[in-house]
Amino acid sequence: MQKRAFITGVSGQDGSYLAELLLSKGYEVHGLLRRSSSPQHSTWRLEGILQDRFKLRYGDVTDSPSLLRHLEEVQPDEVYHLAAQSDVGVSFRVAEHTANVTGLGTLRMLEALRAVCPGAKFYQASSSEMFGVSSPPQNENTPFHPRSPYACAKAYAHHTTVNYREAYGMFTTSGILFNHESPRRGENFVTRKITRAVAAIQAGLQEYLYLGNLDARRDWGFAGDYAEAMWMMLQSSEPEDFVIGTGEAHSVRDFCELAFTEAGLDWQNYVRHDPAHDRPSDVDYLVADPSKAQQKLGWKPQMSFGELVAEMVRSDRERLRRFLENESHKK
Ligand code: NAP
Ligand code: G4F
Repeated sequence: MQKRAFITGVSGQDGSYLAELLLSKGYEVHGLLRRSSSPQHSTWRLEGILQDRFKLRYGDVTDSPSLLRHLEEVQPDEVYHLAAQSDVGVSFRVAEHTANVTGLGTLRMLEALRAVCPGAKFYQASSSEMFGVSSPPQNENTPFHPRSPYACAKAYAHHTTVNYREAYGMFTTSGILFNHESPRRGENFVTRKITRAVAAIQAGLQEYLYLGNLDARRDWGFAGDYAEAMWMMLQSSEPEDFVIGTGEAHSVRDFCELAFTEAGLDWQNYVRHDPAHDRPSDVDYLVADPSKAQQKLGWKPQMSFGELVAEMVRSDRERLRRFLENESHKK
């Protein structure tokens, strides 16, 4: 029988890869979309996959009645809760909003599920940011030490997900995902900010790239591989939490060097430090120990760090080329 999935955060990077994956597996997919003054901007990642088996429903994770209504109508087999205010830097500026969306949003989803579809399997998008300054490599037993309003909200959501499993016997799981990127990554995250700048600098449209902490090390993988891991977690017979990452760390400086080299440029001529991009407290070193996911799920990342950087640079150069071509046709 055809399975039904409900995805919050469907218009985001991960939501788009996950929707694509589930549609390719024959699912009927329902995605929660929040109201925007410019709908075409919020669905740009979904353009290629809109079809009969994919339905978008207006709602918001700060609005319990909309969650209850949709879940009651859809009666999903699987719920993937990806919606969040997901920008760590911005969370210092909108801390209360972040707690409401990223923290309480999960509680609202779980309460709605418990009320109208308690048998549905639930995936919570937890984050390696929760580990903060805990020593690397981080695994499922590493203590949390959150360093931002975002990470505090995610830790709350994570514990709430575990509690609903223990208290009510619901199938609730958390994927503790390390950073994952793609050509669909939001433009404010450091990887995409770098690859867009490489394209603009190469085209002579930008002089410098201003960044904050170049020493931070992250475990960067490809978002498409991580969507596969989310799905695998909900196919398990028992609900469990898993760390998902590549097991390899690189600094922001390394990312810059590789991305500029990809375009035949020396990063040192273009990257400048701007303290405005430093965070009040940052996370220095995140690298996953994904052995549990490898052993129990058989999950392994497919794309290497070098391939990821090259693909993001290629895609941003191509996007800029198309944009400039369109502009010249308008003249
Ligand atoms: P993203 O691109 O920022 O997408 C976030 C999604 O949440 C968007 O669809 C956004 O809608 C939606 N959203 C925000 N506020 C909402 C609200 N009040 N009600 C309903 N929807 C709302 O994030 P992502 O990179 O795909 O990440 C997906 C999830 O995984 C997030 O929870 C993130 O915190 C978590 N995570 C990400 C990573 C990573 O490296 N990417 C790692 C660990 C965990 P709009 O499109 O309208 O803004
Ligand atoms: O790309 P970032 O903003 O990602 P961050 O903070 O690691 O968070 C991302 O990954 C988390 C998983 O670990 C997710 F949960 C979260 O939702 C998000 O997807 O920053 C990476 C590093 C940081 O140390 C930051 O200080 O890059 C450093 N950085 C240096 N200059 C910068 C910049 N980050 C941004 N965004 N912009 C800069 O100019």
